[in-house]
Amino acid sequence: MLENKVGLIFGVANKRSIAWACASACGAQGAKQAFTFQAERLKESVEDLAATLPDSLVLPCDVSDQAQVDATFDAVKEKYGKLDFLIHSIAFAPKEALEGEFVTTTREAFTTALQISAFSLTQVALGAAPLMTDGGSIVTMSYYGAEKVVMNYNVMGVAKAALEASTRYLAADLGKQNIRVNAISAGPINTLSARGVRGMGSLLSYVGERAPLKRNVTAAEVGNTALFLVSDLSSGITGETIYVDCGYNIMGV
Ligand code: 1JT
Repeated sequence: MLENKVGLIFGVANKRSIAWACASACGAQGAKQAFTFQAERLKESVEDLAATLPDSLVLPCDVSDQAQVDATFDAVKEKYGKLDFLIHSIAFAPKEALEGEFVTTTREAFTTALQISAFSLTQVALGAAPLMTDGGSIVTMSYYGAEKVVMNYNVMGVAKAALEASTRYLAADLGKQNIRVNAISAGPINTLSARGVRGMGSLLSYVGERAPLKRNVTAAEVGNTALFLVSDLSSGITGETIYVDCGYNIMGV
């Protein structure tokens, strides 16, 4: 389904990463993909994973440094000459900001969370657009805390709200270039990022018991939805946030 398509994947840390599940699903359909790693300690892990896919490329990219973002798109242009899809699966907030009350969020934690988790989508969309000469699809990852209060999610909820709004504004801007922009709102998944969060185990069981499907969503299910969103099967969908959460978000009492 993705033969002759080129993708750029931000946010792989290890094999449990949502970004890796997206890349696996797209790679199985014939896509060539480039990967970025945020820090030197993740380089080897990302290189090992990328090596399992044909024609891949691995690049350093910390989105807080615009020069690294520019260099990433230059390298993609150099190797592949174009880009068809981009997966944005990055977020960060200081650990203390994901505990206790939102009201104590510092200016610095707020700025960092919004910059890395929300602004970075606009940053990479601007870099990707000139390479998406044949149209394209951009997919980002959100979470229910963007829409409703989820205890402890705090400033990340505010950042995800900004991310979902950015998805709509970017979709409106880039639609004339046939570039679609959508978000996946995934249910909680036990990834490296999530494991650093206190109470993750109880959140997973709480959600798994209440979701209509009576279980937690898997990274592979999120990856398959990303595959749908980057493929032509979703050609009429843009600016949308699609829940992939075993139905959790539809429940009232
Ligand atoms: C980050 C982290 C972004 C964890 C994240 C995240 N988006 C979802 N999760 C999992 C999660 C975290 C909390 C939560 C529910 C789900 C950690 C590193 C920074 C970025 O609260 C109930 C806190």
